[in-house]
Amino acid sequence: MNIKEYLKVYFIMGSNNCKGDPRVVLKEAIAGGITMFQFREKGEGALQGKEKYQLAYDLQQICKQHEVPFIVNDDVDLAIKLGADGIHIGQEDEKAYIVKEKAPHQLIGVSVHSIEELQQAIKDKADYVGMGPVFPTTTKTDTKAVQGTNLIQQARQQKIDFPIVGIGGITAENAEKVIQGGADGISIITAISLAMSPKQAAEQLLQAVK
Ligand code: 3NM
Repeated sequence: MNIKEYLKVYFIMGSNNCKGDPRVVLKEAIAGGITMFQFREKGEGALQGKEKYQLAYDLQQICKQHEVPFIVNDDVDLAIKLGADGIHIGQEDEKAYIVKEKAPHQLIGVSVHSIEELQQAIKDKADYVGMGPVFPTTTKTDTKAVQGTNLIQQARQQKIDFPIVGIGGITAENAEKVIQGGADGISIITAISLAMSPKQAAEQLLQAVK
């Protein structure tokens, strides 16, 4: 499958994004059809050390059983130790090309918030970018200004045919707009992690991007 297919319904989660066991949430999300998963253990109450490693390991096993790519957020050492399928980094982390040197066979994703950052990520040999926040979100507190699909549209108008996933406040109701704006897929945290039924939520999101 090519990267644009993996980006269709890209679920991101850490333990503090769930009310119950993240393993159960991930299994349900996979049953609902998510196309890629990112382990993002960050913020208040985030696990550290051995506990973080154990959860990452367990979630990776679940992904493996279902052939869903497993991406690690920020923690390059953890991603390499686990042999994850990819690493997602932000603007304040190491540059993509340095991460790529350390992990040449892993997908590298970068969060970008401008056309300049997008072009830099492409130069730095990233495999895809996340652009956001598309809609208001309370899941991440230090986001940039909400930009709708403007930036994604701008990139496409400039004929930049690079894998782009939208992020921030995306739900089954507004997902179609993100795709219409030119994104290859959507990344979501709470619309799945806090749903009454993560399986049903994932199904609805998949339906919305088709
Ligand atoms: N990054 P939810 S917004 C992790 O704008 C993250 O770069 C963002 O969570 C960015 O789907 C965001 O619950 C949070 O809104 C997305």
